[in-house]
Amino acid sequence: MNSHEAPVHTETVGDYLIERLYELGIQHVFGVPGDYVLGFFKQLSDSKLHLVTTCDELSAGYAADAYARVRGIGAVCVTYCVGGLKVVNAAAQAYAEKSPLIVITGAPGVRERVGNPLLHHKVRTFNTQKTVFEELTVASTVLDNPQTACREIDRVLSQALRFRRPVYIELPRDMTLAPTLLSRASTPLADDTSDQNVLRSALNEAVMMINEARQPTIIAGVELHRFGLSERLLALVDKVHIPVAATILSKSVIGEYHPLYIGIYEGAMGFDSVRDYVESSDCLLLLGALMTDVDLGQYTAHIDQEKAIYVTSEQCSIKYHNYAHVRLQDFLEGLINGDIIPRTPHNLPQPRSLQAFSAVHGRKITVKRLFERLNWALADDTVVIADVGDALFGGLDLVTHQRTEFLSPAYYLSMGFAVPASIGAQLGNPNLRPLVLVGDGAFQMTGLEVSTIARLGLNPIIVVLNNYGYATERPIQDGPFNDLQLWQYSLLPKIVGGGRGTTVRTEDELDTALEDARAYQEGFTIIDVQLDPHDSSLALQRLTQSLAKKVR
Ligand SMILES: Cc1ncc(C[n+]2csc(CCOP(=O)(O)OP(=O)(O)O)c2C)c(N)n1
Ligand SMILES: [Mg+2]
Repeated sequence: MNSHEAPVHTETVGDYLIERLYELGIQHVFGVPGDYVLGFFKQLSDSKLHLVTTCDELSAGYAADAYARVRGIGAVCVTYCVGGLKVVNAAAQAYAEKSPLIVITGAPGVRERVGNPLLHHKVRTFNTQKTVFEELTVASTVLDNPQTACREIDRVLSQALRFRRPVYIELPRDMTLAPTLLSRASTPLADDTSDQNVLRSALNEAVMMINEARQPTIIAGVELHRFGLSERLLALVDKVHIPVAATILSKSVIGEYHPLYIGIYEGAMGFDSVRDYVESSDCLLLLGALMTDVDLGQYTAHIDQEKAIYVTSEQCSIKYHNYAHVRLQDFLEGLINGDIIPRTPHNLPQPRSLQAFSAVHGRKITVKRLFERLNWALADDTVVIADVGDALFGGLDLVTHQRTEFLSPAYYLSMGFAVPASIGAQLGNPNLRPLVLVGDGAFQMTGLEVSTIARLGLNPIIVVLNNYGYATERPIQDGPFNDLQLWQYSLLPKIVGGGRGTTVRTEDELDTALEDARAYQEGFTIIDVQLDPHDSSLALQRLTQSLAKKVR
């Protein structure tokens, strides 16, 4: 090199990826090592990011998904195929529920692939894993060329931000330390903008429709969480005083004690008062809502398109027509700054008042009483993480305190999310203390991650709803296939070497167990709540009663 030339700043492909993750706000990466990714693991562990290894890759995926839900973006890093293909279900969930999960996987080196040898972990072709992930991500890349790697990383990460959905980055092992030969890009990752003319026109129509309406109502959807817009929602609601409902997926998008919050709109699973209010609205403003069958109470909800303004990150429609290139965040900002006439809404559905809970000594605990008591276990720092099953149905009736306080795979509904998710949620925001609600069946899938929880010294309170089987399935079709091996959940701390465990059969035992768990900060607590196998939550009962009425 000529001594007068400025030195060319070289950086490796691995360094560049790490730097970009860090810039996006990622401080923890979850995964399990393997030879194809060991080089990158070494780079990660030498970097400013924390590498968190879990017992299993699927759990690492769930943890990273929860991290993304709490923090805005998350990353999982695993080895080729044997690891990557275990992350498939977590990526599928993140795709379906719009969580920006970055899947990074090691892979055979580019030079090793010459001649198509049968290298270990290969399935059919070297592209098999990528092909699978193409179906579950909004962008994917193989970083097989150091000259284009930086651009590729930026392209893929921008898509994750744009759509808040998973992306796939495959890093062949001989590329990890390859110099990029580019100085590090200092440009922020690209984002889209709205078409200003279209945006203005959409806003004009929306504002007019809202102002002419007798009873405008907002349904605040999960994308407001994902795009970090819950503060802006609050700004809108506080300015124009339009009542707001959440959906199951977006529960806690607005503090559930807010005076204009009317509850969860969930069709037949919800309360009649909320459903009647929403369905009698003559102008429904659906913001960032994915209208899934679960969100709509298995299609028992009725929304009239004629009265709807429906805006998500992917579409903007008012009544029966669409506006192209309108971003959700710009639309929301436009509403806040627009000329919406503030309201004085009345006859709002009455918020449910919390019933004082006084434990009856020796009385067997029921699902209904469990959730009544759990309401009193919620503190300002609680994040409720509900797994699939009655943990979710019952959890819906809890009244959470602030925003971003209720996490659940409420649409894709993959069992086993909650325990690993508590790792991601607490590392994503150390001010939160998870309250994990998990069925015995779901726990048996991924509950061994209490081992990781013990190793990291995290302190979730894990409530196992132990009803001796797959209770949600029993009313549909019962059989011995719904029974589970009975585990002694409270003994797990002994096995994993950390935490505390206890078994609860009565109301007073529950009371004591939750008090003790709250006071014990140094590690996790697992509470085995032994329930009647045929007992179920009020929300599930509301759904079945309402469906039964329809059938008759
Ligand atoms: C990964 C996965 N496998 C199977 C199912 C189907 N399924 C839905 S609910 C359920 C039973 C859940 O059992 P448990 O966790 O004990 O909760 P409970 O229904 O008893 O409240 C099953 C098997 C699923 N949703 N996800
Ligand atoms: Mg069960």
